[in-house]
Amino acid sequence: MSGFSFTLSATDGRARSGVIRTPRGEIRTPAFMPVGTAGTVKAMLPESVRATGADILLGNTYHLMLRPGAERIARLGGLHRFMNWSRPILTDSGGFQVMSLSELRKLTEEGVTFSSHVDGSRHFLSPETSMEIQRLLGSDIVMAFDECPALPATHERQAEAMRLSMRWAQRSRDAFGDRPGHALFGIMQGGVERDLREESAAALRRIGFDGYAIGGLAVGEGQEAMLSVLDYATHLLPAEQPRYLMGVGKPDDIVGAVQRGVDMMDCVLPSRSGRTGQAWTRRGQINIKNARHADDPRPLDETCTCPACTGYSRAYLHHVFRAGEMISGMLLTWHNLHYYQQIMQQMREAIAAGTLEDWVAGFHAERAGGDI
Ligand code: PRF
Ligand code: ZN
Repeated sequence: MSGFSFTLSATDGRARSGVIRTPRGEIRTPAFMPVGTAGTVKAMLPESVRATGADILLGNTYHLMLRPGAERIARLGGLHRFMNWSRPILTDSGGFQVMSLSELRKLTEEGVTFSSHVDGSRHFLSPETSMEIQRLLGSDIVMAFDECPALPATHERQAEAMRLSMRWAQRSRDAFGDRPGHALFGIMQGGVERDLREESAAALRRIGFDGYAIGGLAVGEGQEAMLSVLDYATHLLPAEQPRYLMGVGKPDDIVGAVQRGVDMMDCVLPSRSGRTGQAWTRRGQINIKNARHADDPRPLDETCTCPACTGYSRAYLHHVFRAGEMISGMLLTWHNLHYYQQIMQQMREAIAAGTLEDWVAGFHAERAGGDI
């Protein structure tokens, strides 16, 4: 598709590094996408998110259609202008969020009717309405409309959800049409069932997309089960197009996914846990509310170059968290996003140098268990 391309520049084992080009800028892969659900990466200015190293943000159809409304955002010049982020935005299609957040859902072949978690109003989402909303938002990478069942689920239930998602993938493709400079990604489903993953990948490849997501993971199956699905799932997707693992994850999940050939990921974890007092560092997790940080003059990580680590002690971060000050969420979110982007940058460099295996060994060796 014109205006959107993916170029691989290096591979190391199954890991890949490259660049996705869009009219709104380049996305270096493997890429981590911070989540800006409601038109903001919570507690961060867009220029601060960029300063952490992010090339692309994720937005949500579900939240934005309910508040402030896709038509309104379109009238105001689109989501990029509205939230003051001019680089690429990927939008999730809404089905996953409907299932986890809304009430009184009714799922049919046509789509899903649900009540808003904001004000209880009734809404309808389908492949066609989701494509229209994502078009109104001005999304650069549009996600197909799918259904993701929670795990554990029976084979029959997973098969049913996957086959519905594949019919919806075809309808998403048809409704999306031809939009130069914008990409449409299909979403593989099938839970932890290999036969279903194979069937799903074949169906998506037959339809043809600009990129392929792996959905239906990190929904309760555990890391070991997730990585064992990724052991074969990435092989089922075309090598020439980006592969996106949705909603993942912790730093070690991300490293495991990159080693298995994943190019893009998103997760609320670094931003959400920043607001609840959790810091992720190269040595492990820090729970800043813990009393033992109250007199600690050291930064979260003495090697980190983020504003939280260059300007503030653990004692200060502990104090502002306990006092409920807004700067607490701001500093910890900045640190966490910086740490995530640093991992991505280091992995991109290691893949280019052919040294990813050593880098991963170092990554695991540096980490301690528990609160450090
Ligand atoms: N589908 C969609 N969005 C998602 C998922 C999915 O399966 C997941 C699963 N981890 C996160 N976000 N559309
Ligand atoms: Zn830091």
